[in-house]
Amino acid sequence: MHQRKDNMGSSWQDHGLSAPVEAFHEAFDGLPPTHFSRAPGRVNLIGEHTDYNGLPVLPMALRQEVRILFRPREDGTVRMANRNPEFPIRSFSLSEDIPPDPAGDWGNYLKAPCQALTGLLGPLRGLDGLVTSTLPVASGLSSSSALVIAVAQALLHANETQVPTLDLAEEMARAERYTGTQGGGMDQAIALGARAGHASRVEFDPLRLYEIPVPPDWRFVVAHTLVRAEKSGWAREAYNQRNQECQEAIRRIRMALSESEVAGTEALTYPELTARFSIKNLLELGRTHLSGPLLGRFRHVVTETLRVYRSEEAMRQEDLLAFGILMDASHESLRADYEVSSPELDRLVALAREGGAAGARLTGAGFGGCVVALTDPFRLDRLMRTLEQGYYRSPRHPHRLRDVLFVAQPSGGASVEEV
Ligand code: NG1
Repeated sequence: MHQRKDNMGSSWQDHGLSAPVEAFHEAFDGLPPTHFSRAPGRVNLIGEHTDYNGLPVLPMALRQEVRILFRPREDGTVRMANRNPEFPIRSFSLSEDIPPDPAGDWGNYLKAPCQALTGLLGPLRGLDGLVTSTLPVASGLSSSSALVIAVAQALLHANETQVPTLDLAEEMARAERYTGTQGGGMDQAIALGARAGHASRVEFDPLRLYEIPVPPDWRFVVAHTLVRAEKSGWAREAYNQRNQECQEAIRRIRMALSESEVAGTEALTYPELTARFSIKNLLELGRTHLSGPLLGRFRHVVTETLRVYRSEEAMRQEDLLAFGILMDASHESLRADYEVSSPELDRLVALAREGGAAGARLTGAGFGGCVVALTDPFRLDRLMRTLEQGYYRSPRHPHRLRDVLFVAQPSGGASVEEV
């Protein structure tokens, strides 16, 4: 966990927290907050629906983030208010077994880290907190994990304790399953471990981050469909179903392989499979032993893994065109084989290409949310204009354009700072 103080050049005024500080006073008996905990969202550049299969991903953290102004309490109660009126105040007692709120309630994203950290560290003191966020909700930019990480850091800080960064990321990935989503570990890892100016290839079991400098003249543009991919509702079912289908696909492959081919592996995992077989053999295995949706899911997962490594190479070589081609291939695979795209996502991807992007793809789980497109500074204006005119012209949408269409700035990981 990084810890940065006012005297190192940053303060709550710089973070636009004057109004939230006032709101904190109002919500919590006139007492002032002592610190704020911040955790960034992320845009995944490539490697989609691979993390929960133990396979690599390539995200970078965003400047947009969740912030929690907080003040430690003497007792074991957590009270959390939110500047967004959609999310009413929640209050609960810390324990190793915190009863969940109804599915989809934002309180579960507070309880998830609190229950996990109490289980890990024993009885803890609670806190009063006020959440603000510059991340759009349910947009595939991981506002949920940013909230989980921001709460975890605040709680650790309130208890004057720390957990090593990668351990905390792994704990929080497990913890977030409290909310009912069978997610992977990408979001928590990048929110905690990101380095400004860099993307990271994230590998799992054990968790590792390999930093890659983002070439200074690459521009990753994020564009929101304005359709929320609510992981509290049907999108969660569809997401969990993909996870189960991937497990079923590998179970069938495992059964079909001879003993000599799987020797030494107790339960064959995707990382073992991709390490043992070439992509040609993997595709052949899929075609021989799988059909229908299971074949599509399997084909996406193994080809996407190869694309992650190739994209890393393209980024290191500053080969923008090669990276773009891989993004396009990823989108096509997510659309046709993984079936997580939507007409709105496809429309934005098509517009981005019309606007001269080197490549474009849906980012995050899909079913709505955002796309990410890659371009250079010379083509940026044209791309932004094409997206704006082609998608955001309707005066009906209530968003500020800069909140839903922006250039992603590769940012650093989470921190706690003094107010
Ligand atoms: P989003 O859509 O940003 O919540 C989700 C998962 C990731 C990963 C991607 C798909 C959670 C918290 N996040 O991201 O772990 O599986 O989908 O690549 O479940």
